[in-house]
Amino acid sequence: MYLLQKLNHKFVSFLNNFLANHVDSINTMKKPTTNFPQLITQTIESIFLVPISLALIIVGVVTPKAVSFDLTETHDFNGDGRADLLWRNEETGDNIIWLMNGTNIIAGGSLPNVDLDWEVTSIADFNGDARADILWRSTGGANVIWLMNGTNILASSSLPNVNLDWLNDTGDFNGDGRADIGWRNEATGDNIIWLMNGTNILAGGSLPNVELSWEVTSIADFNGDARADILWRSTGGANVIWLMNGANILAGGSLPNANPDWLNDTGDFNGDGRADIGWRNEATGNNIIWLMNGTNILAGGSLPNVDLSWEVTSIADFNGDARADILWRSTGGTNVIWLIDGTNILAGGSLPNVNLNWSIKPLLIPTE
Ligand SMILES: [Ca+2]
Ligand SMILES: [Ca+2]
Ligand SMILES: [Ca+2]
Ligand SMILES: [Ca+2]
Repeated sequence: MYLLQKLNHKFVSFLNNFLANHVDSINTMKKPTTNFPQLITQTIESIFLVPISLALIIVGVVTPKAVSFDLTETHDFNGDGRADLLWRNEETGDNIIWLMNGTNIIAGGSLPNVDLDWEVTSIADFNGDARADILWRSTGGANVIWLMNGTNILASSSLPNVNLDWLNDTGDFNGDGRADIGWRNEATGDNIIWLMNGTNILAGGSLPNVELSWEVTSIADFNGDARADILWRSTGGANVIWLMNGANILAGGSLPNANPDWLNDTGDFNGDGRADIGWRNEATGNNIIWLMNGTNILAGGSLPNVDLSWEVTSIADFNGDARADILWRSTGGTNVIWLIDGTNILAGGSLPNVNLNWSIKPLLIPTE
């Protein structure tokens, strides 16, 4: 059963109408309020030990390898080295891609309409062609990958059905240049990896069960061995990284505790081939970056405070300098990109306003 077969194709004219209706505030970038300096030490309330259930899983020693980074965690649909944006209309099921160059939209195109039973759970390069693909999941537990080239769907293929207790995220766990799928069961705490080759499951493996007070907040390559690692966060604010090789845990380490007001996501902000952690405080609007090397924090720095009417909707390299950038979206539908180098904002620019029926996919913070 291919999702594509039941899709209602839309045409590029829709995009043109969309842009005409929404390019109304391109020059009205809202300047976030600045509140320097916020020292990183303010967020480190205590150094937590790794909980026993996680600490016992430290089973080996990491062997450093050449820095090559997990390139599958791309949002670049057309292979020009710059992240693009996938918009989904939560009312109509329409889907649009903006091909980006920094803060400029260089082209746009519409994808087929997909009914609202389906959600984009991940964007990653499953077939190793340096172009991001789209992983869909339905409310019935079905899973479909669209292999993409720009705004064209090259192929659409179904994966096995997985019941809704399981949530997924992606990363290249075995370093073969193809994104894999990590599954966590929100009812049992079980964890499984599917090693993928395009739309085929090459192998599966289980990881230790992790109790439900923990969640996976990011899958990213923290030590630059081109294999995706897992960042865990507990309801109490503890943070643990598992350095991975395939479905094996090479090593684990705990990071400083950060109270639950802080939400995180990852990107390589300084271009050293290692994923870093961006933190936003949902109570204060403060924003912090930890530059990482494996499970060590190399440096930390604060970004300007941004008021709570804004949220981070994407962390990706929009201008192709190998450094992750930050896309903000306001409750008014305004969109602003900060081009980042390390903990510095190189430049900022606004994108067209887009009404709130549209969301950038995948959601960084899944809605309940
Ligand atoms: Ca691109
Ligand atoms: Ca790694
Ligand atoms: Ca980095
Ligand atoms: Ca960048």
